[in-house]
Amino acid sequence: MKDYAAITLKPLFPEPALLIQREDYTVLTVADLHIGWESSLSDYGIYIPSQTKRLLKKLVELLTTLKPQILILLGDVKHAIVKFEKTEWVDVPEFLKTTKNLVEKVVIVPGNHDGDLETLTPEGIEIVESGGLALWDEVGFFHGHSWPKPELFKCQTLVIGHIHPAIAFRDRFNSRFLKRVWVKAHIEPERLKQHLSKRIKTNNFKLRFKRLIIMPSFNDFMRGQAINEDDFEETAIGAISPILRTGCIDMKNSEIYLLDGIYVGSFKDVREITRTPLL
Ligand SMILES: [Mn+2]
Repeated sequence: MKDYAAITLKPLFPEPALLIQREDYTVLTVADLHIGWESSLSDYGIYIPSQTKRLLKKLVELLTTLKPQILILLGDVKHAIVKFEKTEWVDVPEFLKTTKNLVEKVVIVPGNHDGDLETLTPEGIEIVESGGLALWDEVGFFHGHSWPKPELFKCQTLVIGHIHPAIAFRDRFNSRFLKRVWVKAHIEPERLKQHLSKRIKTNNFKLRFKRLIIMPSFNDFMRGQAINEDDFEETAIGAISPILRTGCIDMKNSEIYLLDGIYVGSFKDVREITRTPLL
């Protein structure tokens, strides 16, 4: 029998980063860096100096304190989808080079913004297929914009980015503000089995997938999309993530945590927040 050493998954409250540990092996994951987002604003006449250094500083701090062996960048490393922005030619390679010097291995799981990222990626950094990466057959990582490769369903936990989950609060002056959140959801195994049987041969398929973690974006300028507002279910879940679209994920009862670790309630509960001014 295979001996599974205990694996722990620890959101690094208050940082939007996930730490995975198995014995003395440590893996750090961050999602949705969107390096170069600020230069895309120049098309609108808004000029913001590059924020990449600030983003890098935060990640370097985490890497030097936690000393993981592997860093997983869970998609949308860069921001511009089609053409590279000028700053990305400099910022992305520099960012990746610095992180690479601090860990044994940097792995990129590409997102929908990462077309042609190879051109900007220094040697020695691995870019896996967009179907994702299975760590020890226990934790599966994919960005969330496309379907994961079937092997990932053998993992108990799947981790995605892409959604940029946040909840919207309103004060009594009707000001709306967003707070990034973590989402932990369980799956509906029967529904998933049914769905998978259409896509792959499930006879001997070991389906161990039990929970989905949706990571907040690491870049704090990406405030995210309010999962507690009405259009989320129709547009966001419906359009942007195939795994959520299947209805196999029990979003209604998912647990929502603020970045500092405070449990706000279930998805069902937080949808009430937007209707009631709290402050
Ligand atoms: Mn993204």
